Amino acid sequence: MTTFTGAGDQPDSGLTSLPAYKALQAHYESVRDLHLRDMFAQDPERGERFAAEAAGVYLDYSKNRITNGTIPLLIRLAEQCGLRDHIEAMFTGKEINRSERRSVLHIALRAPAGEQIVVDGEDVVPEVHKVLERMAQFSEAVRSGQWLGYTGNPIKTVINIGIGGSALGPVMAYNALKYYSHNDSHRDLAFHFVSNMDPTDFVEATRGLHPEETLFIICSKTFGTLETLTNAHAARAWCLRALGNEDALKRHFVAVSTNAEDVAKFGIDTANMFGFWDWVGGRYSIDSAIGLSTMIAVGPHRFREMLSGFHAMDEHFRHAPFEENLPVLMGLLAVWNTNFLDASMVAVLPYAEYLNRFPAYLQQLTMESNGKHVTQDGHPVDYQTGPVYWGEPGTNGQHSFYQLIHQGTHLIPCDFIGFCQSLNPLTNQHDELMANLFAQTEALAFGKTYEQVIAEDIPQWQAPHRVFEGNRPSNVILLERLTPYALGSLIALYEHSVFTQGAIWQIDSFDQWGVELGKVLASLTAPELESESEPPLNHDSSTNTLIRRYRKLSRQPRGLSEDSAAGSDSEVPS
Ligand code: G6Q
Repeated sequence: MTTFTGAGDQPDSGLTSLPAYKALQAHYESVRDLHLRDMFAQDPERGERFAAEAAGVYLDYSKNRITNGTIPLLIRLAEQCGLRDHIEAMFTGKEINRSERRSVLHIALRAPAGEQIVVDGEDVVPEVHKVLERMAQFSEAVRSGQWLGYTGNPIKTVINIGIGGSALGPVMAYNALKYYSHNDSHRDLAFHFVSNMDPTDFVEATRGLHPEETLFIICSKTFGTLETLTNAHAARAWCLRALGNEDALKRHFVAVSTNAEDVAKFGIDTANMFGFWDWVGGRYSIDSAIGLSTMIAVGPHRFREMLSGFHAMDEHFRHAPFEENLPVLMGLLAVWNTNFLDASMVAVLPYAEYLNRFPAYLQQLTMESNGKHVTQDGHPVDYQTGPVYWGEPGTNGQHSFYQLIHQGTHLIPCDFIGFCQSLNPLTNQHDELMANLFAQTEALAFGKTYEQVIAEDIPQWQAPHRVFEGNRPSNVILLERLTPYALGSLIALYEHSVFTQGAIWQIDSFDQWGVELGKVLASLTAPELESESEPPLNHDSSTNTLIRRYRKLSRQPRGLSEDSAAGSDSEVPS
């Protein structure tokens, strides 16, 4: 698929020529026709044996299409790919993000005080804790009503402005931990999240709000991101219109960034800036100051609980033997499904309403990290890399796309995520919810044969439609309760699973050059859309035609299109 010119144009067959990879190919041939139905029938303890537990997370991976021989071979592959050394390289601050020449140290954001992690000769842990302490003081001031707006009113609404890694984590974590924002805060605060360049996002988020009671957190690692700066300027204008004074901004804007100079230029007092570091990737930043909105929502104590969950999973990932190591097992199973079973997707199905933004968060974490076509050395890969992740909370998805997972022609491995206790028990609803989770995994694995269908007196003509092939792999990730600690360990589980996959595929999981080209082309196109006079267009014929059409219709007076819409309505016979 990939054509290259230059030094890195030779496909890299490093991975596929490893003895363990070849052994896995041969192994796959011997297991490809086995059905989970038979594997469970012949091995009554399979469901207990193919499971592992750490940091409050229980992983049942028994409903994957593996035999006793599969995991040892995958572990051999991990060893031949140097996974242990890769892990150590990350934890000790080596520049493993080679294409950006950066260390990758989100694990330092949750390291307890006293631990040492040295980058460029400097221990970064004390700095991390200094920022956490400042965040805690600020959060308490906002939560308690001590932090006053310019006119002396306490803050009622917090709006996080940011995009990508500076948005998806905050939105997901706020939603995931919403329960704790109501329970132990002194006052209820409202939270909104604005990302989109579409002005509607900002306008709808601020509709009906009062600037004198609103606090904006401008989250941008670089403080140079177009969408974020555009929305931040809209927020600035919105505040200035009501408060009429540049000085007022100090009480209504704080920033989270690595770029103090541009924060100051924007007009935010750098005393109200919370820093982080270039060794924190955007999509790995929810546990840095980017999580400020989460900390304001749930309080510093709960935020620290979340960090301990992360840290517990970090420690497990670093030290546990591979055969008991949850992120390693999940990562290796993803490799097995992708490269041997030829699955190109993973569905993430949390049976928890609070995790409604978790699939979207994971999409960035997994796909921006592992959607890569060259190895760390710049050679095109000759194997598939990161699969497409998508999903929705169960049981909603069951009434929509599960049909395809059960009976469609694509093989879609699923991650089911559930909790044993509900935070909001209501009659037997939680049991019903979890019964659905367990039932779905059974239905996917074991299916329903033609004979079983016929035995239920189903007419022959209808029977084929009611057959479920089964043999569809899934993981179950089961936790006790959705606490901040549980959320931290769950996120870290996926972070390190992504790391494991990247190490096997020999790619850079921490850069994101793929988002650049579109941004550059948009910056060239914007002036053509905005220009008063007809600009010469030098795109392809499709893009030129679309731009001309857009220019024509976007300049049509608004009243006219509204009138014509009203006109067509009035033509509808009553
Ligand atoms: C994440 C990416 C990307 C980034 C956004 C926002 O890993 O780097 O999603 O987070 O582009 O960038 P800023 O935080 O610099 O505004």
